[in-house]
Amino acid sequence: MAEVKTDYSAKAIKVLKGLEGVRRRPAMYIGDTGKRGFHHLLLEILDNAVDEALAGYAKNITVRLHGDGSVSVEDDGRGIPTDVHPELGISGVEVVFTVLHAGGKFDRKAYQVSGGLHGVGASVVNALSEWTEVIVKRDGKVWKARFSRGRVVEPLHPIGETDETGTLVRFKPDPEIFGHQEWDKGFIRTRLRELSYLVPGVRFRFIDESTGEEEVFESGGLVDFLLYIDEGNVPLFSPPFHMKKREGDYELELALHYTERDDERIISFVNTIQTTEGGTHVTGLRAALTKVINEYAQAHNMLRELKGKTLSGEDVREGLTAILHLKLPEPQFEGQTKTKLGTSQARTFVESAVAKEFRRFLEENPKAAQAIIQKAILAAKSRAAAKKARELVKRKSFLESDTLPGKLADCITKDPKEAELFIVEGDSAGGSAKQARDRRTQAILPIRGKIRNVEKAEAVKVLSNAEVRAIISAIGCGIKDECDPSKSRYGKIIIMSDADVDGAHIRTLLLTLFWRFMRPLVEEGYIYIAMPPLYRVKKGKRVKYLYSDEELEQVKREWGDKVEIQRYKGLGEMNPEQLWETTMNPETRTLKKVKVQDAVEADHLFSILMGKVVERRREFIEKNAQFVKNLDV
Ligand code: 28F
Repeated sequence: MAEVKTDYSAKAIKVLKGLEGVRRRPAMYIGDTGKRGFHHLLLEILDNAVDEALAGYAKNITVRLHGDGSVSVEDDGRGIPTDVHPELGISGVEVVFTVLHAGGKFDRKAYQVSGGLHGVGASVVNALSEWTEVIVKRDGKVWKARFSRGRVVEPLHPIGETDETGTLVRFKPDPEIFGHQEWDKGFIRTRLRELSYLVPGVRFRFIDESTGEEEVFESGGLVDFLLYIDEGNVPLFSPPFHMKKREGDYELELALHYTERDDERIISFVNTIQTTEGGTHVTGLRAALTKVINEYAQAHNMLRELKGKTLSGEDVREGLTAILHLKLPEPQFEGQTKTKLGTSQARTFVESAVAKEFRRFLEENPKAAQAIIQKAILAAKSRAAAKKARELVKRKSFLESDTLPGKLADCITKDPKEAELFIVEGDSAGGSAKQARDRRTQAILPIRGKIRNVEKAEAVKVLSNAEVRAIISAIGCGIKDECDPSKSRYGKIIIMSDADVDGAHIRTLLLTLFWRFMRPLVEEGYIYIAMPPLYRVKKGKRVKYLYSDEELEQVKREWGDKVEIQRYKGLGEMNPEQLWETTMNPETRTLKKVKVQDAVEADHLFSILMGKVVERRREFIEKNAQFVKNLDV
């Protein structure tokens, strides 16, 4: 605590140095300075408002796009403290916005939304914004402060009177830092919808001032979330099982039911952050379900058919959809994308809480218990039958068969290091690609418009889809637990589809397929997205291919009039030479490498927004068009 004695100016210098560091190495604090980092700033401020709601004070949270590149978040909580901090000699507001990691130092106790990169704090947003304006309503007054690039521009001062309380933060990300400068409404909407399910009782509002659009997200909690996700699937029992449990610092909410599908969907959150990679809380849930369902089945003499065997974890989870939200202080996150809970106490807490409540539920709802157990027994029997069949036949499955799909135009080289597979949407584009390619190193696999939606269908059906089988056998690395990237016949697998909404849809389907069935290929960086040009511009003899609307604007400005502009609606509109030059030639093309995070997001969108919900398809496709357009290299 030696710091307490240092004087104000020394403090101020230290503070400034801290935020200069953030500007020098922004990626260390927010991951990157592309689309994701840009949106991260908003999530950071939104998290602070959500913390105030989780602490029980804020009931309304509004996100506003102002149309000038700035965004604001407003809550009606207590308002950030305005009085002068005794040790630092500056107002609470200035502490929050200029001291790095204020969150940790001034421990707000409750469940801070802080995991992975979250929780780096408002000071990072200030450091990386051209300007930040803070309005606090508290103690009968309206207060205002302004900051710019980490510095105080207008210290906190009163500007009026009010009997309300709350905090409003408006900021404009700094164009000196961020390449990306556009707010993605789909992304913001998705997060607000998700938050409305996770923080029930809070009304989330989204306003776009440039169009006047206003949306409200408000819900009754995880049961609503569950029904939203499984809209269109028939539940085996209703209403769903729902529980809340609080013990010390831990708080758990769980909703689950079973549907006629046979996959497993456990969607888990920790302090409102989705834990895509699961973790100890999910392990606890699984353990409880296996234990309690077996106990019940045994006690009611329901396992005779299994001849002494018990139900496996997989058996009891066929058709399960569960949403689990655990709140705990200082969660430990692990894993590739820091979305796996590592805190070990979470496992025992969830396991014993769920076991107790779910046991009671089964006793009180014998029909539900019956349905769950019958389904699990069916799963166990078909698993056993499938195993027997495999042992009996002992032939190579189609997945590892030596025959390559008929539509594949393979390359000559057999060296995976230099071999590339282009998965091309549409037979006509496939034809052009075959003519355009370098036969030595490039293979072409044309696929038809609609591959099966991986999310909608059960694994068996997905794998019976001809397009999916062609992809799997062309790559040859196997799937699921047997997927081994070192067996891949190609070092690069390149998704090549049109730069329109349908193309985006297909890219997302393929990404989801890879993520669910050949995850190591994604993790080890085998998957790429080809970037065909959007425009060809010509003036006199000068020709240029353009890959974005921004580039087009620039050419229009710089080349002046008489520019011929051709807009490519699809790959099919390019002749083979053009396709080679712009999209396939390793010397001149641009490829985007798919990162784990990209696949996680595609998967997240699927698991949260798709299912069998056909009505939401349009909205979904629009979102993904955005998402894929903005993939980071
Ligand atoms: C638009 C974003 O940031 N809302 C916030 C509060 C409330 C308190 C607080 C925030 C005190 C000194 C750390 C109020 N009264 N919305 C927001 N609402 N921060 S941020 O305190 C911050 C601590 O530094 C608050 C009593 N305790 C806490």
